[in-house]
Amino acid sequence: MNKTYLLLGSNLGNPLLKLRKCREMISKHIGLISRQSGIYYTSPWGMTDQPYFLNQVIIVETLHAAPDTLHAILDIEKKMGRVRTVKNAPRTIDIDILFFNKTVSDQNQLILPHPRIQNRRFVLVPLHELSPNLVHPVLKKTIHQLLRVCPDKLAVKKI
Ligand code: PH2
Ligand code: MG
Ligand code: MG
Repeated sequence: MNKTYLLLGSNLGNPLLKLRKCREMISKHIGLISRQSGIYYTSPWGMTDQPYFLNQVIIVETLHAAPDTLHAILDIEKKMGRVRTVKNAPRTIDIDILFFNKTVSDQNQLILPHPRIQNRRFVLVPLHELSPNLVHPVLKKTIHQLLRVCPDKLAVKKI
């Protein structure tokens, strides 16, 4: 069984409903959601002139290998009406693989761990709620340590 940490994000339509629908589809097509963080209201990072996001981190137990997990994720995003335009644009749903076991890789369009975890409070804060002592397999620091030195100061508030 593989253990993967996923970040869910939405800032278009009704983000709360989108996150719920997305969790349902993940349970059905990827695997059991063993833990989930609270839902956070977060300032848009990158392209700042867009609506606030809701973000959540979930832990999923899956029999799929990483590439199949990514395929299933892209399928769910598509079914939920995600239209890809420019980088960091508003989106109905975004599902990012943060960690996949302790895998370190940059093959098959999939970089693991996700390369921007340490720069983003909207990722680190919900991740810290679940697993403060998890060690980042590349940076060799815990989530707690990464959050303490994170340069991002954008607002991240639990709803
Ligand atoms: N996702 C992005 C870019 N900016 N900002 C917040 N607050 N939350 C996100 O999920 C997010 C973002 C690209 O995927
Ligand atoms: Mg993303
Ligand atoms: Mg994404």
